[in-house]
Amino acid sequence: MTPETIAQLAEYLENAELNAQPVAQISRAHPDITEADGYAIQHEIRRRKTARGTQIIGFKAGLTSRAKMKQVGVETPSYGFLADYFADADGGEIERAKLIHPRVEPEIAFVLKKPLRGPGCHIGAVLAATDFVMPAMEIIDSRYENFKFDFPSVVADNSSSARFVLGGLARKVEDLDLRTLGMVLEHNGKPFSFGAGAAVLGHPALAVALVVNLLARRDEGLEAGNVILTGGITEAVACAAGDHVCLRMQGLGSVSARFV
Ligand code: OOG
Ligand code: MG
Repeated sequence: MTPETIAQLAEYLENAELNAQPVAQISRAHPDITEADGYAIQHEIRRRKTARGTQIIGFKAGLTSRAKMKQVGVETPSYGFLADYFADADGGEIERAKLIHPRVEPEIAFVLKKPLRGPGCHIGAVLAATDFVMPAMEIIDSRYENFKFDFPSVVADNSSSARFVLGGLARKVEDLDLRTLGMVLEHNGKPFSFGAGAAVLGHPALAVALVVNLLARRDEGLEAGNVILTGGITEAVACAAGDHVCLRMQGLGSVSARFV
């Protein structure tokens, strides 16, 4: 793809996000789109936002569990960036009208105390650089009609990133077995899905290493203080205005929000 096409598709997808209006999958008009094109478009969206003063506060891994891959029919993990305005408060309200067709998924968030750079980033480096982990709900919102996409299209669309809520307790990784850590996602007071940390690549710290090693292709890395969402442990639940979601994580308390 030419730089002009990349810039034009970044504007198309960012406008879809900012206006909460779904658009056609970009692979329809550009059937030869590659993974590299998808990331080039995502990075152009990031550049547009930072040029307006938006801060990038971290990154997310996507499609790191079987349940997530199955739900959307894409089998390759991806990453996306997290902008400052994506963060919503625990126990607070999420404005449904600013989103297209939001879904909520349960994740483990890592917050770093040291920078991480790849290639060659491994689970040990991630654990040594982690300050603490927290329960997180990610609110994904594909900009594509009917939440349907292929891999390059979802990469271009910042891996469906829209909002996230961190909450519950912040705990040190050395005090937890993140593989057997259990969780329940409740939707309107009823259990919706259940899982354990190992659903994410066998260990959620591996999702942080994956993001670091993918960022290294652009000679980028993670900074101290960055938050990294490691990917949905279970399938995501679609939410309407008025819906309430609560994630309970073993030994880490709970995080909740209401769509208004
Ligand atoms: C793509 C983003 C996936 C996750 O946690 O797996 C993701 C999507 O499902 O729309 O955020
Ligand atoms: Mg996610």
